Parts: sequence; structure tokens; C-alpha cells
Amino acid sequence: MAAFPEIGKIQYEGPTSKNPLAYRHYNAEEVIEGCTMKDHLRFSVAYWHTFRCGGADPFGAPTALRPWDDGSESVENAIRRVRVAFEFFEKLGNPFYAFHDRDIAPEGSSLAETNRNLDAVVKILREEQDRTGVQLLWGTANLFSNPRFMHGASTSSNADAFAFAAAQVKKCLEVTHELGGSGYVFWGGREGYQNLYNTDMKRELDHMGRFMHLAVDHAKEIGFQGTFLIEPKPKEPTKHQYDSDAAACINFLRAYDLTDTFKLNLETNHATLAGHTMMHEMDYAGVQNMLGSVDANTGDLLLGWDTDQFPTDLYLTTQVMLMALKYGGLAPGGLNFDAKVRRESFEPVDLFHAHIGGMDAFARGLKIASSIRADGELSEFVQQRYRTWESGVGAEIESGQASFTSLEQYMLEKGDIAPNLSGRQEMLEHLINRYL
Ligand code: XUL
Ligand code: CO
Repeated sequence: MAAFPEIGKIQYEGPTSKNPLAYRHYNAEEVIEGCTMKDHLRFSVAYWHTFRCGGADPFGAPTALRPWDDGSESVENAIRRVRVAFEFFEKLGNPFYAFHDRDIAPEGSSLAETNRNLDAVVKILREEQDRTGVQLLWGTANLFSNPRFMHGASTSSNADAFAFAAAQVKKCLEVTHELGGSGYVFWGGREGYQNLYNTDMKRELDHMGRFMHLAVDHAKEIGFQGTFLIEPKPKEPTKHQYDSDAAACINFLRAYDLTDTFKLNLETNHATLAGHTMMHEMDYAGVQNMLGSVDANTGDLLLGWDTDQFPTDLYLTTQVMLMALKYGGLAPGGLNFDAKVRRESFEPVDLFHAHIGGMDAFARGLKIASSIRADGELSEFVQQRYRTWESGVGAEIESGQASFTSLEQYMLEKGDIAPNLSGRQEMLEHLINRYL
């Protein structure tokens, strides 16, 4: 029986359509810059929010109506949910999905039973992937919900927590591999501290580095060739998360010699919490060849926590797509909607409204970003702004020919610097508005 009987396959109806259950801009096969929208955007649905989130908050119970879900932590319920999820994916037309091990299957009373539960659900996921062609973007292990991880997982003060986490990630990597996932994500969860009086920071960071190497070793052993990704996020849930932003993660990966096997999965709301724009996080990761994938969502600038909302702001999606295009696309990563409907949007159809709105906002952002690039005014301006580096002293510095002594000599002769171009921020912001 269909879970969404009144909804058919969502169609592209073009920019003038007033049908909320249609795409106005996302036209999967339309080619932009030599590649289809589907391949540029690589949309993924987050299983945890879309199929496990009931809308509970610290002040109230779940509100979501999910008629297919009996609320039990049984394997039967988990399997029924998988069928519903794939009906949703087929109708929405997203090519990918992503999960945590504990979203898709219930924990048992022992690790062995938990693994058996996972296997039973993975079998159905495989079946549904084969039936629909929807693929796994990435898998990840939930190393934060269970009380055993109260002090962290790989950074726990308790070595048994590290060992449990290792066993859990081993299994999760294996099922991600079995399902053909193109990546494997580590979000820090509780890898951080609440208080430095009780924390041996060096030991915790060393343990986290060791953990990542063990994961890389196991991936080699089982033949998993997907990308490992770290997902930066500050503040939540600990006071200080070790993976607080792109810069901190890249520094960690360099310090522990992991840059060959890892990239970053950047999330918009996490960038906001870190005091950065998403454009900054993507540019920073991009220049260091560490841009892996995106958790596409947005926060609320009036609220200081991770609200995980669906992105509809065209400036944001344009900026994300400008960065994605600049660094050669997101593949094998994608745009994973790590976003949940508001507690008040409690009906099943809201899941469609949310994703359609997000997908269309990104499709439009892609078109806008591509027009900005085609016109070339922005890049021309940037090139002009740095023109003093193209020849003369600039070229000597960049090529390593200059020394402090040669530069002193140059300036003694020249006397002072000539004024440069205005930064023209206001003109450029106005220019961007022309495309929206
Ligand atoms: C938490 C978060 C996670 C990761 C995967 O804020 O974003 O859902 O995306 O663990
Ligand atoms: Co995320």
C-alpha cells in the first residue's frame, strides 16, 4: 500500500508553474556547463530527518503524522519505513540518500543482535536501491545518542567506548560498502569537551587520529574506495567540538597525516554556528582541495542553534553553487538535505513541500551561478584586482625569486606604493542582484 497515494511523480513544469508540488527550475536532464542538473546537484535525502524525526523538542512531544510508522523499535517497522522512504525517493526524483546506522535499524540488546538487525534492514535497502536506481551517497555511524558515548566515542576517557565505536564503525563501513555508498562521513558527535579541568586534550586528539587511521585501514581491507569525510561543526553538543570548522578539521587531518584519504562534508548551519558563511567554508576547503560534499540546509540567524531548516534563500544557493562550480563540482559528494520540517509542518505532504522547495532553490542557484560565470564580469574584476601579481615584483614574489633584501631595494627605489583599484564591494553586490 502506498504511503503517499495522492502524490504522483513530481514533474518539472517550468518557471511559470503555480503548482507547489512541481519543479519550476529543477529539470534533471537539462544541461548546464556541459553537465546535467542531476549530476551537478546530486541531491540526497537524509534518512534521519525525513524518516526518523517526529518533531519532538525539549518542550514537547513529537507532532509528526506518519501513518506508516507504528512507533515501535522493531525490525518490521524499520523495514516498512524503508519501503516508504523509497516510494518517497521515487516520487521526488532524488538520486541519492544518506543514513546513520541507527536511523535505519534498531539497536538490539547486544552488539551482535544490533548487527543482525542492521543486516536485515540493509537487505531491504539493497533490494529497494536495485528496484529504483536510487543510490547511497554516504553512510555514517551514530556515535552520540547512546549513553555509552556520553564522554565521546574515539575521544572518550573510557577505552571501552573507543572499542565499541570501532566495532560500530567497522560494521557501518561494511554495510556502506555493500550498498555502494560513494562516501563515509564522520561527524564529531560528542568528540569534544565540556571542561578542560577534566580533559587530556592531547590524548583525546591522538585517539581521534588513531581512530581515523583504523577506519582507513579497514576500508583498504574490505576494498571500500569511497571518500572519507569529516563534517565540521562547532558548539553542539559539547562546549568545544574538536571538528569545529573547516580550518580546524583540515589542521587535524594534516597533523595526523590523513589528507590523502579524507575530505570535508560542509554543512551550512554548522558554518553559521562557527561564525562563518557557507561560502567561506567552501572556499577555504576548496583552495586546499578538501571540498568533499555538502549538507544542504540553513539556520535561522536569530537563533543560535542548529535548526536544520530547508534552504530556500537564493543568495545562499547561488553562493554554494558558485563555489561548487569553481572547484570542479561536488561529485562523488552531493547536496544532502540535512534538514527537517518544522514541528508545525506535521503532515506527510510537508516532506514533499520541503524537499521540492530546497531542490528548486538549488536548481535556480545553479542557473544563476552559471550565468554569473558565463558573463565573467565578477571573475574579470577579481583578476583585475590582483593584476599587480601578474608581472614585475608580484611575479617575482610568487615565483620565489624575491627576498626581503630585494624587496627592500625595490621599495627604496620606488619610495611608496601606487594606489590600487577600489574593492567595489557595493558595485559587486549590486551586480549580483542583476542575476536574481
Ligand atoms: C549533526 C549533523 C549530522 C551529520 C551526520 O548536526 O549534521 O546529522 O550530518 O552525522
Ligand atoms: Co550534517
